[in-house]
Amino acid sequence: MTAKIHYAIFFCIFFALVYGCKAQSTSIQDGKKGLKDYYRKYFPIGVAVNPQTLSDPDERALIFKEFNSITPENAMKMGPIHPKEQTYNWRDADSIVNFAVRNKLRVRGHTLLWHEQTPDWIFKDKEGREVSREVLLQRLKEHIYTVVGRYKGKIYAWDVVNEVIDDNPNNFLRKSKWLDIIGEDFIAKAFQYAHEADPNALLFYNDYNTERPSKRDKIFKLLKQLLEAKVPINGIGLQSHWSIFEPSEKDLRASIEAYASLGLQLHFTEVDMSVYPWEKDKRKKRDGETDALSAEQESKQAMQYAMAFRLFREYRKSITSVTFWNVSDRYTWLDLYPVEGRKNYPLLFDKDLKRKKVYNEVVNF
Ligand code: HXH
Repeated sequence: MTAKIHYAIFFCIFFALVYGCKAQSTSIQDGKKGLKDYYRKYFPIGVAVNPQTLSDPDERALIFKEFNSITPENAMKMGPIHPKEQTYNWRDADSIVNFAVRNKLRVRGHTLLWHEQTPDWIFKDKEGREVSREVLLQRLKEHIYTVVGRYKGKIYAWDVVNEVIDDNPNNFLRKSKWLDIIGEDFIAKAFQYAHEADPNALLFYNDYNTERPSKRDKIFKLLKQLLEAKVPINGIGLQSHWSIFEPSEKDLRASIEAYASLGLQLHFTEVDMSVYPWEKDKRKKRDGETDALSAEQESKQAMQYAMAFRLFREYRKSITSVTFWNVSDRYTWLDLYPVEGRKNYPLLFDKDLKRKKVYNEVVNF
């Protein structure tokens, strides 16, 4: 071979290497791993969204990068989606599901039966009197068939029943119109209807404070009853509206083990980490009450998130989904609940959509 050809080959290899490396480094940069990639071998990572979130290009870009599952925050609740007997409002729910289908994200549906954000018409007849058990069951069935049926094959898991266990340690089921009018089997009926409407969807019972021992025991009892009665239920949704004060590692571990011992799947459905203690009653922000994020809150939050995700990884066999309740600290429902007007900082991204320091606690393992 002549020297010229040698040089030519040498330069080709040289340039291929230089440009190859450069291309690779930019692609690593562009495709920098998101939460969903760090957890690829563990479980999908989801986020609660609303149409406002999805209309912002920056938030959309963040969702693509970090998450592979979405949940409508409000759009599929009975109040918003079925405001009158003859009126379904599909716009927001459809736009969220279409967004997911277009972008190959999973959808967790939320929620079919709840005591809040439920329209009053469903409990009343034309004269304004309370309906009978039969009428209410018929309406519940129609509602569930219609909503679950519309998204059949597009929504892989549903929170069928939300928050029916009472917080009061002396009561089992929460008082509600559903319980009053139908009786205790309203829960089983909702699962049965959802299963009939989409036999392939995974069906969940969803609740909060699921780690507090007294509530945990009652939820365990409910789930056991449902399983013994052969109700089609696949899992428990643990909302995980946590704070820097709770749950303890011991209570979280004990609750995961208890629910998993029933052979159910665990979905952590509404994860956030308030920097304030839980309050039972809604109130307004007091004059002078501070709501700037302190260094101490920040470091406690980091420890609490690290602890939770360490346990999630440890129990990956039972845990099949983890979803955050909102995208970033720019908008979180906790700015309104329980203290209206008090800023909270419960998520992994700040109000500029940048990864917070706490993000590293979740992905470094
Ligand atoms: C969840 N409830 C719901 O599942 C979800 O649909 C909603 O978007 C947000 C949170 C959590 C919750 C539980 C109890 C509760 C409020 C929210 O009770 C309070 C009521 C008033 C003040 C403080 C708590």
